[in-house]
Amino acid sequence: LTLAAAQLGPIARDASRESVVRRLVSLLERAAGHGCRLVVFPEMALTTFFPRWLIEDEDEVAGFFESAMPNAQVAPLFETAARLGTGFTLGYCEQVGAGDTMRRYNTAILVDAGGNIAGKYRKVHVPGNPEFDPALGLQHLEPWYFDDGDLGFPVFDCLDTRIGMLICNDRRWPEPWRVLALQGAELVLLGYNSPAQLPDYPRQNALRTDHHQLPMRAAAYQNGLWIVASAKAGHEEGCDMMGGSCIISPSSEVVAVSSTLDDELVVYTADLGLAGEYRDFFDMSRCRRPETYGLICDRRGEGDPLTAEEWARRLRHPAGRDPGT
Ligand code: CDT
Repeated sequence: LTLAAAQLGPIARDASRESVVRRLVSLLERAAGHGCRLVVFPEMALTTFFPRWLIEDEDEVAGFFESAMPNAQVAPLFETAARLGTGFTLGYCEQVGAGDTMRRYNTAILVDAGGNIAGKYRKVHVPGNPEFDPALGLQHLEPWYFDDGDLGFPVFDCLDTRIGMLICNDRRWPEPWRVLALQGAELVLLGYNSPAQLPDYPRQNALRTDHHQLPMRAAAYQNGLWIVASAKAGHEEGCDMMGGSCIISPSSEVVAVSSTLDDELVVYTADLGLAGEYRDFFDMSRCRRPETYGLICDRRGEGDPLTAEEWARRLRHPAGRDPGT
């Protein structure tokens, strides 16, 4: 199966949907020209990464969300997929309902080669702070804007394989990969918006690319998965975002990687049979011991579950920072 990560360069805060969709359509057409049948667009591929700001103007916030998918502005992407017979995944900000019952999710959809929505995932591991904290060098306010995903980690039959989706921070956690593998996923598609530097954790800066690849390489190997990871990259509204879009084999090898911080296609023809080979090697059905893994589901963190208050405090004051200052 020929796959592409369709990395995006920066998207300006005031970029119109039409201008962004034109970029996506161009990448999809180029990917089809390379024989790709499935193209992975980044997390929040229709907008700038607005959770870097606390925006109090509700009209502006609402403007970053889609309440229907497809909609008139995004329709050309779906039409192009159907015309070319090339599926895609798209990350976007989803609004469901209005008023008191409104929910907002960081969402990805899987669109098949006929241009039809075949699956949806809503980001479970929503990272960052629930409120603006002037003590922080980097604001990352996803919990301010987004509800936790409520769809679990579903797997979809599409393009003769089984596909799961994850979004950005999800990749750093071992659990979702395993949950997808236990449902027979062979291919996991992931979009991300990751800052190139973490001013509040400067010792991690030199390791940013390692910390991006390491969990995915381990997940690919431990679960027998092909992984396609697609970045929103480059200097976006004053913030440097990582590139490094890549395709990872079940052998744990990074078999293709982007070389720019702009719109770029990373293409690779995957032998999906390799997923089965690594599954056979581990033989999870015989060797896993779920009866000994109960704590994974019983506890959120080390020791007893955190209270909501402790959780909020921890989010506001990363390790090493004095909560009193
Ligand atoms: N978009 C996203 O999930 N980004 C996170 C950054 C968290 S920094 C507070 C990531 O894991 O890359």
